[in-house]
Amino acid sequence: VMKPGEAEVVPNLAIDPFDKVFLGDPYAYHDMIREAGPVVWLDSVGAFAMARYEEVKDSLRDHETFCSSRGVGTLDFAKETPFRPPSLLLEADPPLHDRTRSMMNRIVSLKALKELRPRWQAKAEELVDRLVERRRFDAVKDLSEIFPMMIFPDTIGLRDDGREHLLDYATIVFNAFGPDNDVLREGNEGKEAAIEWVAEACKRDNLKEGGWGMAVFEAADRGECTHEEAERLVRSFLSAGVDTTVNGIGHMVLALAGHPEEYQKLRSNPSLVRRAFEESLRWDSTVQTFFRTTTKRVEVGGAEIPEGQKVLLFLAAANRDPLHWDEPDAFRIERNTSGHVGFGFGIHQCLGQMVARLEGELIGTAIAERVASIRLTGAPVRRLNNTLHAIDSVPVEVEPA
Ligand code: QZP
Repeated sequence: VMKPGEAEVVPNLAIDPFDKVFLGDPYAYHDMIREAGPVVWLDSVGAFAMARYEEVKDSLRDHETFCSSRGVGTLDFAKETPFRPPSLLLEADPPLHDRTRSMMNRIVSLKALKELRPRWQAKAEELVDRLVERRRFDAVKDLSEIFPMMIFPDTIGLRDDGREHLLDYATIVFNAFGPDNDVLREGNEGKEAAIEWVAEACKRDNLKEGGWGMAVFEAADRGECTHEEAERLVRSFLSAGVDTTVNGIGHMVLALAGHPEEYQKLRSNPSLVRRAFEESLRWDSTVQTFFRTTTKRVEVGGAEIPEGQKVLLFLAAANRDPLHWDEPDAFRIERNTSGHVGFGFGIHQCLGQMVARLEGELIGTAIAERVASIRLTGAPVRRLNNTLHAIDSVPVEVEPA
């Protein structure tokens, strides 16, 4: 009996994309997977995988064949129970997904962000002012882990006590999309209390008036969803809104520190800041991978994928596919990054992308206006996670402008 993926047209790769060496520096492995073919089989995960731009994007576009409701991690929700009730956005298909998504889109609106912008900008400037005065600081511990926490929990209207659990919770959520391996066990150790804290924090009684959390419950009052659903939708904010932007900002500073000539371009033309943030997402994508599950037999690039199979999509590898990008390994802030899949693609494309972009823009601008140059003073330290390319420390010295 042949296992799925044993057909000759599908290369069988002996690579574990969730082992520590791969997660620490995935890019050479991404090259191997892309070069092996449009679809490969990975014995280590028992899943098909795609790493080329075109196939990743086509799969994300075809949400009927490549569904999300059976989970976007290794676990097949049709066969096993996840560690928490499924997300009503990320782990849902239409029509449920479309109903919850349009509700949430009305809350995370352009208008809402326009109102928040001046407050967020003042916080970004205040934070960067303090850091420039110090000259030497850690761009993760003192900047990228701090800024989202200065603005996002208040925007949701979260209770004040226990907010430190948010990063721990995200670690658990993002590790859970991968296998039950050493990275998950070591990364999650001692963080279990975060699960209970988040469950409590999502309740109406614990949310402040005027925040996005309460806005979800007010939508429930209008009949747009049930109150039980509202709680779980607030949970989505807390799951997706912190660690992603922490690492997105961290990666942007790391990329700029490592490419002084690119930083000088930003200095001389601060209107490049949005491009710089986008390019850092393409070049070092925070969300590295996601799974889908096939709802029917499907052919991709001459390979046959049976129904009910997990398919691992390498977003970060698609973002460096030489079949699509010119000099993909080069970090160039003036490049046209449109079409990158760092925020995904299709109906599930990041709900918070405007939030992330605004945070990146405000920090990037505050730095560009105040800092003449950024120098790494030590080796950056990665934080291994089954889904996120994450960073724990980026020691820098800046020269004030
Ligand atoms: C995590 C949820 C990068 C995102 C895909 C991460 C993410 C999005 C949504 C949720 C969790 O809805 O819980």
